[in-house]
Amino acid sequence: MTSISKTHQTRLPADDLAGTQAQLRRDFANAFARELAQRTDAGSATASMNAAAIAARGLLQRRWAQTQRDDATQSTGRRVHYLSMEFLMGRALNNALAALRLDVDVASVLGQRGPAIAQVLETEADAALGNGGLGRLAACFLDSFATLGLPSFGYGLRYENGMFAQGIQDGRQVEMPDEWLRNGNPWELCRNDVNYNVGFGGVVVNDGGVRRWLPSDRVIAQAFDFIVPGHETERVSTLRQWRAVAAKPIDLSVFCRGDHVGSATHRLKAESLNWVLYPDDSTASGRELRLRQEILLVSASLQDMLARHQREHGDIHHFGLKNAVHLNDTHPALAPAELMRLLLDEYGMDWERAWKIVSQAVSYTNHTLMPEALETWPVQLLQSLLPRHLEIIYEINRLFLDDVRARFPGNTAMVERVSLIDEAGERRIRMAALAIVASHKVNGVSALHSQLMTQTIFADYAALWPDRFINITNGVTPRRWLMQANPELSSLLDRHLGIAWRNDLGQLRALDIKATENKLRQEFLTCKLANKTRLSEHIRTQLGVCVDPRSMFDVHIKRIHEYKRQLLNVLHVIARYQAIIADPEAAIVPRTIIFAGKAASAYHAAKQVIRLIHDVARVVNSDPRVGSKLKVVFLPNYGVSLAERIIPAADLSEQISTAGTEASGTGNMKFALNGAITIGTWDGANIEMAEAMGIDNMFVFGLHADAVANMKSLGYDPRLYVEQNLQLSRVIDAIADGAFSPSEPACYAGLVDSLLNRDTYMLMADFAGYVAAQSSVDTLYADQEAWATMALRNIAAMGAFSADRAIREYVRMVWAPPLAR
Ligand code: 26Q
Repeated sequence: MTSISKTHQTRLPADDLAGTQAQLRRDFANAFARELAQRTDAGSATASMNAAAIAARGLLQRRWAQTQRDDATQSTGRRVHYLSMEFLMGRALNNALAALRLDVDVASVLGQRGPAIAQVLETEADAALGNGGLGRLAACFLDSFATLGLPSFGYGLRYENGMFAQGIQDGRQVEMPDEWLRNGNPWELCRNDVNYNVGFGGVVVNDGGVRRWLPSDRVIAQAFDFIVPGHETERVSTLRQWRAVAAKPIDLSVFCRGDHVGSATHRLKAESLNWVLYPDDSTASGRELRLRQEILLVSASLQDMLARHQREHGDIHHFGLKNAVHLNDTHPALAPAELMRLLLDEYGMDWERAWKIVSQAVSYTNHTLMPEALETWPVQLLQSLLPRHLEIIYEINRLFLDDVRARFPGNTAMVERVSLIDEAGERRIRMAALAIVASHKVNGVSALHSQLMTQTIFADYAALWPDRFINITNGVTPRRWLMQANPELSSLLDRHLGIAWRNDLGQLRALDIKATENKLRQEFLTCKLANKTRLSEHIRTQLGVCVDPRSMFDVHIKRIHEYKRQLLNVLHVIARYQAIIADPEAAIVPRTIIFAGKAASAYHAAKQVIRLIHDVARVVNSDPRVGSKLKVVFLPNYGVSLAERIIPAADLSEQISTAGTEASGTGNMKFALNGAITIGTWDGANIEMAEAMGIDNMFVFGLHADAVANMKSLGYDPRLYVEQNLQLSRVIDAIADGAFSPSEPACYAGLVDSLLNRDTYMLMADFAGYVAAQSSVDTLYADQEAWATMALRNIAAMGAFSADRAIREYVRMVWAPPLAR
């Protein structure tokens, strides 16, 4: 038995669909007219967006109610609960209209009243409640939950400020708050009937033999629901996001004394929990707030699940059979401790039964191998915020370590390594250890990542429980990333393959044998050129830079991080610039290099890369000797919407992380699906993509992960590479001499010093291979037909990288009921 049963896939027969569609059209037009009539700004694009959103939400609400009823009465099913501190949803309207199959109709409804649909869609704010890949993966997974009909909830937090808005001043990143809720949010449903107490601090007392936690402080978690529509199905999923509100009203006596602000300080403290999404490099001052956020998410979500389970099934002992609780990285890893507390203290269960339920329910995905990124919390902090949870964690650890000692007698080093508590220095709780010990399955997100996970950071746990560790390679939703982002390419695929690929991405493989057909190649190139022309127009209006849509669009968009090596790309750009200057007559394939991405606000090295990109762009773009042979642009404020605009227009996809550092990558998949060719390292999901499309259909270069590790252990000297490569040394010299920063010649001294003396991410070792691969890219691009063939073969191979495939694997290997796995 799986959780995606036939009964859940309520695809309608064609007749019903036609009738329902007609009704839906009428309902939508009426709801839209009603909403718009109530607005004072009725002629504006924003008014149309809000009216359309409210109308669409109303239609989806019926599907939501039906889905809830079905799931509550289907006693055999198991619900999946995806706990994540981040959901990077982006805009909702276009996706909702597509799911309702109203995307065409809405244009005509709007058409009679004013602004064009494209303009209307642009007014919606992105829901940017995530930092990057992990958050966007959660959003793609919700889309697949709904589309596959999986009984499911996403659980997150309703941050008032999402990922910061990025501005650029004098070539430097400036961060501004992202007040995405300022103009209201037409999509959310405030559930006044769904709220829970969440406690903090206080003491644990002994109450007649039972432990009782008396928190000193509490907030009320209030649910806000966001309906996630499925495609080609009436099923929906729910993203439930918590908002903390103060448990007590304002202090009236303080207020009446005249201290108005003082009467509400407890409210501010409670509400501050929802103010910001934490960046991935939070500073010490923010850490306690981050921990409080994690507690809010975990406690409210588990109380909600237990309440629903009781309502539907009565017997709490079956909780683990009926509910899967999935941890998106360790950020919600307090969940096992909180579930134990609820079962022991609130439901009076004994330890063994409670632990069995926890192990049946909980599973965990790891998204990074970098040891410094593994989350730990000081024991002191947990003692003060969660004294009862700390007791439970100690007991979990005691039982676990007893087991380890029994299996590995005398191996005290191993006991120290696997313990939930890091005793070196300030004692800290290792959240990954807690997540692994409590989970029945732990997965990595690409084949290489999962393999390295069990060989490096989690090797001891893998020795204890080899079957616990599995791989599930990431995937992306083809609805947003192909059908909605790239309608031209989608209709081209319809014409050549039929429409079956839309519900079954594997059907794209039929494109492979057609990839040499001239008509198809020409149509593909025409479609790509149209997308590039649109992006060129956007670049011109945003940056005032004219780029040639016929030049190769070489795109590097993602978080700015040293391991992702945007700097390696910049070094190549400088080499290219120097080559043009040295030989102005030489034939060259014109390129436009496009960057976008945010650097964490405290991450100096990443911010320097943004600055260098701008400095190089200024010099290159204004040099008359270069002309249209090379242009460099940085599009500010990268996010989901900007990605939807850029990716369909890309020729070349830069996926050039140091091998062994990028857990999977998902941008790599979105590009290939849109007919961009990848230049990439043997890392993350690039490897599986290369294997699926044939390695000759990707430009692969650089050291492999094992070579990286070997060279590091032998003592890596980046200077040797610079000394032996004249092209590289000229590039480094130009940066070091201030060729791109004449008003502050030494400003990249730190960056150069790091490259020459440490080069942690091995740019120097990979430079020559990268430049050679880029030269092969030029050669292929000069032959547009051959280029189109390779791009089409890339698309053909992307069937397996759908989030639907990933979710089916989770259902089969992780979330199916214990006996069915
Ligand atoms: C940790 C502690 C305190 C505060 C924040 C964090 C934190 C927040 C976000 C740590 C990590 C993240 C985000 C990680 C992430 O996005 N990882 C990416 O996950 C993708 C989906 O699996 C992969 O494709 C990427 O390779 C991986 O980098």
